Amino acid sequence: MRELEELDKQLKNSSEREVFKSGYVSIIGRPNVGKSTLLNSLLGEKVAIVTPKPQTTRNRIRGIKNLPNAQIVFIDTPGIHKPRERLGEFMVKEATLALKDIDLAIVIVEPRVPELADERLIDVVKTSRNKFRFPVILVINKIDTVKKAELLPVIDEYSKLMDFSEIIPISALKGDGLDILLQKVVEYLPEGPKYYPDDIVTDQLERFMVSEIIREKIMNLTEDEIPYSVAVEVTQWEEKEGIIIISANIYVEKDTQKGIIIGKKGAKLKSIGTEARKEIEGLLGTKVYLELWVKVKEAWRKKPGVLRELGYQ
Ligand SMILES: Nc1nc2c(ncn2[C@@H]2O[C@H](COP(=O)(O)OP(=O)(O)OP(=O)(O)O)[C@@H](O)[C@H]2O)c(=O)[nH]1
Ligand SMILES: [Mg+2]
Repeated sequence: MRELEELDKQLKNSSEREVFKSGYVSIIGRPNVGKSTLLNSLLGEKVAIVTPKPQTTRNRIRGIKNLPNAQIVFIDTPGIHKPRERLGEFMVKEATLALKDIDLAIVIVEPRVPELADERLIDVVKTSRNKFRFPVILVINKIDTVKKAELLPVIDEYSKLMDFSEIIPISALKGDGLDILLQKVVEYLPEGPKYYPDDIVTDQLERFMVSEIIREKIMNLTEDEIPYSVAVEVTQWEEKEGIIIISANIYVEKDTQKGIIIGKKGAKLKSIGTEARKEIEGLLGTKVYLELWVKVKEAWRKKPGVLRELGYQ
């Protein structure tokens, strides 16, 4: 009996000695390469909005992955591009800030040989890596869209641009390669504590997530410059018995855009509202009454004061 107890103690001690790893891992790339899709797939939960249009994500978004032996804090970022207005400048700054104080960077690219903009992106990453010293994993995404043989020149050309710690082909959409990616991420993380409690998937405020869901529906249901001219602000949040009443303002830059978002007899706004409400109800786990107002804030993307008000500072 005593022997068994002794054995039990020894086992406990040895499992306690097993190292626990943790760290901050930024997901960096050009617009539309699948950064937010990757974050959601890794977490098995939607924490970041995704659309087929570039420049969807505007802020850094944290998602926390808990494993038996590690906690990974992933940071989704806006796509790195050449900004044309102040909003774009903010977005690129958000992304480059995510290349500091991290334990690892995942650089994600399309399954194509690098073009000039990709080379520029790699330069940005390299500069930060040399300064702050972190490993970089290159992830080639969307491999479901190409033949295996087409990947070889891609891997080859990217290897010439930088000495990546690993190069991993994946499909964030289909889930291919994600196990290997996670395994490699943990390998490169330092020993460390849990930064977040086990039951937290993201540190975003519910209000922000609601405004993002509304923005996603608008981006999906509109074309041309409209998706980029829109900002959403939740203005009212009232919890009543069995229902939450939420009001939000949708800001556009011009009167004509307001008309397009509202649509014929309000049809477009109605679709946006219905789609957003359904998803928000899923997020909050309760019935929601969603009220949307479309307002014009002229050229808001160029105005520092307005950008600050909308959380883009
Ligand atoms: N076929 C395919 N499509 C993908 C994959 N990953 C992402 N996509 C699609 O690519 C588009 C952009 O995905 P996002 O996750 O929004 O890309 P992002 O890099 O976050 O884009 P920004 O936030 O605009 O910088 C969406 O239509 C996704 O469905 C993939 O593995 N395969
Ligand atoms: Mg994104």
